[in-house]
Amino acid sequence: MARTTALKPALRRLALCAAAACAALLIAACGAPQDDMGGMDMGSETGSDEERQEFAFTGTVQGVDSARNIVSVANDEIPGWMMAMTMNFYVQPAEIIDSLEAGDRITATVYSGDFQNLYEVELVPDP
Ligand SMILES: [Cu+2]
Repeated sequence: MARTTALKPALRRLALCAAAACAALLIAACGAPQDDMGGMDMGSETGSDEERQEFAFTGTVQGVDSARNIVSVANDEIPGWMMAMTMNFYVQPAEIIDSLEAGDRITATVYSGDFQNLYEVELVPDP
């Protein structure tokens, strides 16, 4: 109970990032495909969504909302995908959310143009 209550303010604050701040940053820095920043484009001009590029994601879990399958993660800078920031993500496989908690290091696969989903999430064991 205490854990859930403590996480709520953090998730609400982070939702703002996803909804507003990050939306601006997506255009400014995260290489939105439709933007004029052609240098950051990853193939969307040459083809379809099927050619989206894959990136190795690493970050630290900040909070977990297992009811909504959302994890807030402070990601490291992922060159070509996103600068270092804290955002909410949906995680796959969904079951892994039960083994995540704040402070955990995770790896995942992410794709160009998709800034809401972490795929193949894996917990990095403590050294
Ligand atoms: Cu972001």
